[in-house]
Amino acid sequence: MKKQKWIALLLAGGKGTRLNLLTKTLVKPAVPFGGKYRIIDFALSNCRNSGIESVGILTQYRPYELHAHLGRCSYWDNYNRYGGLTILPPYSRNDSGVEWYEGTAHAVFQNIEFIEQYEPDHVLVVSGDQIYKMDYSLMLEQHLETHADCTISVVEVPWAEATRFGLMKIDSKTFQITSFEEKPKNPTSNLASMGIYIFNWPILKEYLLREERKEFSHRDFGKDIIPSMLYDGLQLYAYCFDKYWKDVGTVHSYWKANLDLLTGEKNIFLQDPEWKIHTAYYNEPPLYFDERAKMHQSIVSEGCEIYGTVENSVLFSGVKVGKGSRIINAVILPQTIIGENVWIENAVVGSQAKIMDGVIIVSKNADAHLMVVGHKEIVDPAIQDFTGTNKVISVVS
Ligand code: ADQ
Ligand code: ADP
Repeated sequence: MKKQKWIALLLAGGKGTRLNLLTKTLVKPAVPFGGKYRIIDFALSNCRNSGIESVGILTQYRPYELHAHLGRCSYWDNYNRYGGLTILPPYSRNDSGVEWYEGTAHAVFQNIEFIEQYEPDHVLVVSGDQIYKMDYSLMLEQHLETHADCTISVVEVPWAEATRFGLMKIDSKTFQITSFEEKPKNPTSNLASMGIYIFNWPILKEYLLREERKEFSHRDFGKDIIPSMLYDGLQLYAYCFDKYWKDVGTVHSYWKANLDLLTGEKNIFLQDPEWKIHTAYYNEPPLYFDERAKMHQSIVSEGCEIYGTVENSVLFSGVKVGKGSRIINAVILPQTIIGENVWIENAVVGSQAKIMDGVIIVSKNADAHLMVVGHKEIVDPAIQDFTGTNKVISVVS
């Protein structure tokens, strides 16, 4: 393989347990987003648009749909001679069986041979579960200018959400990181790591090997590698990012990030339009609107058939909304069929679900209680004991 200045590793194997019903059958980066995309399309397109020629995708948990999707991402085809996309599942290195990836650092450690074939100077590590447009080459520029050992992308997050992130303090003039804590219970900073790192490869390799030798370690970037580097006095710098960025780690943040698309100034596809987010192609018929259909401030994708009312909602491809039905502040994933006289408000409905005639799935306050229907779930008034996980689905016949 040709030597490359940098390569990217995309972490796409975490369970995403907090997305519960949506990740029962597929891994979080494969969850559909924004009407026609999957979450991983953002990180992958950012890599391609930033001029990175080789990306290793570390998969583990429920990878089938992710692999199927990646197989359809034909915009990488021209890069295959440089490396292009390589899917890296856990594998067996000896007779003792497959070694599952423990933490994120362990997943990278297991792929040292893959990385070394490119002899990279730098390695970019990104998560496959965030919504943002970012030119990683600008981050690399800063990394080179500051002679950093590691550069971490950072954003300010609302204090109320700070405990979900790795938080740091930095020198306000130089941006050098002075302290870092992974998901502290009592945050003293709201400057959050985006989980996007650039490392000098020889240094990262040394720390991955060291972590493996430790008896007690989570083998995780946020919990182990970054704190060890800081403790040892290495040069860590923050790269400040001030555009739209969402970690869609919970069903509520997933719902909100989808509905953000409905407000012009927050719609990520309308920002930097030349920075394209690519996705796999599915051949769907054009959207059909019946004469009874009403639509207000919504995204409705190809292959949908609408006979009812859709307000402030995102409908993915192939969704059918029967007559007399109202869909309000809702995110409806692909191929879901909604019957007649259904009322859905403040909800996320998984893909290929069936909502029978007359069902009501409504919450009046999404922040207190968002309604969730899982993938392929059938919500039928005839089934009295229906218990969707986020519950209280009222049913009238
Ligand atoms: P989290 O997002 O909570 O925090 P984590 O659950 O480790 O971190 O997931 C990061 C990425 O790695 C995800 O894309 C996930 O799918 C993937 N992943 C997890 N375990 C994996 C494994 N064993 N094999 C392969 N892939 C795996 C991190 C940082 C925080 C930072 C937030 C920002 O640790 O410091 O603030 O990201 O979102
Ligand atoms: P194929 O038959 O072409 O192999 P499948 O129907 O098996 O495709 O679909 C593969 C995955 O892609 C499934 O998870 C399915 O839900 C998803 N999928 C199918 N059609 C679409 C679409 N139009 N938009 C988004 N996801 C889709």
